[in-house]
Amino acid sequence: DDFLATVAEKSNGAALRGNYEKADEQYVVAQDWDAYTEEEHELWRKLYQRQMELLPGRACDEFIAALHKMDASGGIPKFERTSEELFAATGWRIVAVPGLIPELTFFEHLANRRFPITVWLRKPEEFNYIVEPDVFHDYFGHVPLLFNPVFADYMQLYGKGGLKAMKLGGLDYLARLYWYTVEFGLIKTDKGLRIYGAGILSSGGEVEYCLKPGTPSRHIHLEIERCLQTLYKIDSFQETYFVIDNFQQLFDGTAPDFTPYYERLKQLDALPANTLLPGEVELLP
Ligand code: HBI
Ligand code: FE
Repeated sequence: DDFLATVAEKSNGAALRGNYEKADEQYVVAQDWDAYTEEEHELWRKLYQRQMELLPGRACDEFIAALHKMDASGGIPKFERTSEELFAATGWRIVAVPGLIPELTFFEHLANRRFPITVWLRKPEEFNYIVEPDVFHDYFGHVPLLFNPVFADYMQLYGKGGLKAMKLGGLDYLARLYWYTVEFGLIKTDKGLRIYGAGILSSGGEVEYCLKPGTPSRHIHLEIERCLQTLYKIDSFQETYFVIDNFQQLFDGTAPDFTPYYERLKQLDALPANTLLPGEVELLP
């Protein structure tokens, strides 16, 4: 298959972890919940418990409230049940996938209000760190906010934007927006900064790190074009966190046509991940 061949090539022959043999043309598979072992359910419970202890006072209220309703503390959940609750709340569904999927397919799912979740769980020795997204990251990190109507609409808009960006040569820029919002975003509340990004909320260390004052990392207000211009780190804690005022800001910021942004950005150098521009304010002194 083209996608798997390209991935293998880019990663010096290392294959993706999932089993893609039974995937349909949208890369959807059956979750096959009965195939999870008791050891895997136990690992899930440990991951879940550790994260829950870290979330109060750090995760945004919307995330914590939805997570409690999802009731997935007892073991790897059945996607079907959550999918029905999610559909009733915001019209989104969950689809099971073998692992990373092609960008085009990923965007098509989002644009149609389907969130792809990887079926496999990490190994015990990957408790704190994992390279490819697994079921814990995808489900625990991403699904709760899809219960929020405004965030859910933003995710669909992002998927549509992804399909457009592929035609406009804007994908490298748009991917930075996903990274710095959906994966590593912070939100300002009247109780202080809170986390809404799935990459942080599903990881042990960064939950604490990203809100700690006095680290070398930046915490700056999200401006869309500035974000699109900013490189990111995939193998360390983020050097910049972009802070939003509310989820409506994400939706409104993503609603315009990005064509002129991409045209301007192609004339500019990317900004290093630790940039602080003149006039930008550190929000976590
Ligand atoms: N596939 N399963 C899966 N999950 C992702 O988050 C994902 C993907 N394919 C492509 C992709 N993400 C990226 O291109 C986006 O982050 C932009
Ligand atoms: Fe993710």
